[in-house]
Amino acid sequence: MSETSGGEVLARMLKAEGVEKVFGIIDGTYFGFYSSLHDLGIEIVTPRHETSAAHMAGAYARTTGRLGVCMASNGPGVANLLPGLVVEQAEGNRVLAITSCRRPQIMYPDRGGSYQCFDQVGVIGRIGKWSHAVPSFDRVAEMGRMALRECFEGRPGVVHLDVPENLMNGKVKAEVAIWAPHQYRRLAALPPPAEQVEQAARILGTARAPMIHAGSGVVHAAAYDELRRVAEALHAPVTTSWAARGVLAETHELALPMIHVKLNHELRNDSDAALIVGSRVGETDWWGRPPYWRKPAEQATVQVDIDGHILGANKPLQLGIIADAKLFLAALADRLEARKGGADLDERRKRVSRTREALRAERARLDEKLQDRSVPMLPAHIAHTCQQVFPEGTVLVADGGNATIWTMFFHQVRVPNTLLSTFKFGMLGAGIAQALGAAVAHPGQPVCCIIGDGALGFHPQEIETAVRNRLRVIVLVVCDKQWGMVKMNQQFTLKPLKTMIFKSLGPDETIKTDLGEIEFDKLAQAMGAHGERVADPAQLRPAIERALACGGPAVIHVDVDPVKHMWAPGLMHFKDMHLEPKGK
Ligand SMILES: Cc1ncc(C[n+]2csc(CCOP(=O)(O)OP(=O)(O)O)c2C)c(N)n1
Ligand SMILES: [Mg+2]
Repeated sequence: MSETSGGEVLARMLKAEGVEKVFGIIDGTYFGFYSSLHDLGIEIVTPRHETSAAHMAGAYARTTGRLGVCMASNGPGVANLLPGLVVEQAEGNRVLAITSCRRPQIMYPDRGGSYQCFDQVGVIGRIGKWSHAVPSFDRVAEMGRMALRECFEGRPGVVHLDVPENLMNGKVKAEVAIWAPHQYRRLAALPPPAEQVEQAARILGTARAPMIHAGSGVVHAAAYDELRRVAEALHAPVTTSWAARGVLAETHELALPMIHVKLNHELRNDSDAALIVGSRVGETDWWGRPPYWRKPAEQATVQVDIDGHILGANKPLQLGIIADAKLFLAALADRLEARKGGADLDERRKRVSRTREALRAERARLDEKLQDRSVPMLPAHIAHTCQQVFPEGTVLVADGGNATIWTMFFHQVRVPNTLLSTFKFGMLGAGIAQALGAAVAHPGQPVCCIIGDGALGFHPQEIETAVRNRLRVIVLVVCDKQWGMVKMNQQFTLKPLKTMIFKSLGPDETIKTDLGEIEFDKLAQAMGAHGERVADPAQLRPAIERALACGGPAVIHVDVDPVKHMWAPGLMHFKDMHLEPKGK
């Protein structure tokens, strides 16, 4: 009989699941696990902070549709992993975290005085979907299967398996069978009941003015074509959550991008039927509530989700369906396309063209800002120029307060699943690791990351990770030498009138909002990346072209006008969004 470690068993299980990359920082407490990963040809990608491992796994999972796996060592490694896990759970990315913990003789509970340990399962159990510690060698494979089953059931999120060091590393004489995935979890997507598809077709097909609202569930199911077919068959405009921007290409006449906040409100108030797919209809969807959405009694709502716990959570339904978004939308599209006549499509077309006109006018007003060619530049130029220079379909990561707002308003999502941020959690600094994860997912292709100078200050060391792993991440740092978004907020809180008149308060009139300068171009060069600095909008395009041509990671320090930067578009809407809606 051969000898094996629990770590090796888990590594073989991941291999059977088709895992090709694992993100994390190595430590002797789980050598048995990662050395087996290495032997099996699973690549270990090591960042310089464990929280980055969680974000890399999350971004990798989201942009590939595969499982994202991260690992960390007991005590400090897991403590550093925690913020990343909190965020990935909030964003709903399919992440499996495998960690070492201390041996059972001294842990769970801590005997008292044990080194590098805390109640890892207790903490992650509160923030993730599922978290358990393996008690003995004979349960390693079975609990590994439990964890993997959890990864693929319900809403994607964080699943955690805690494995004692002695099981990770210790060799045992045993033949452990590695089951194929179909032997322990459902592989086929969940189809909708036919009569519910029929009912949905009736509600939406006979409505005067139906609309569709899509969330991240559409991304996870990669249901882009099916969504488009349903939208076209109904001639229904599509709004999305921030995170699902572009699931219907924003160039499509039925797409109503989230940045047109007022038009979103108007459409949602005008629609007498709403199809909600893969969305919780949470705070950034304005809770599905008046005055931002029509009164529930006047808006027949059909909600489809892979997770029954989400149905009707925030908006009352006429019909709730548990199903895979792709299978449901395909079945609904078939049903609607087979139906002839019935709905007044002319009326719907008129409605869509009115919205298009308003949208074009808003876009033109926004684009007028690009006439401002002053130095240091208006931040609008950054996302706008990136869109022109990067190849179509490049993943864009947005991170940083106002830096993200400007990016949202000057980037159009033309290819589904090409925009990343932490839209649910607003975690400054996560973007750099998300960009690395996306670059691992798309070898050889560039990834664009637009990030605030405050945000990049959290994890600049990951530029070296990009260099070491030859990842083509091109970072544009929006440098205003301030916590811009918070400064704007403070100014309005402290002296609203003076802020309106002078656009900005004096240096001592806000509390701790200014930052010193980091020369990010030089910092990047010090880590072996290409680095340069730009303040003139005329120089931006050639700088990005050089960054793309260098073939490796690059950082462009972009100086922006700090006062103009604070006046990002749409500010008032975002303030409203965080207040409890008044309507019932
Ligand atoms: C980890 C974390 N800490 C604090 C905050 C609160 N916060 C939100 S926006 C912001 C300022 C962001 O500054 P910067 O990244 O420079 O972007 P800017 O607004 O200046 O473009 C802060 C501190 C946060 N969202 N995340
Ligand atoms: Mg800033």
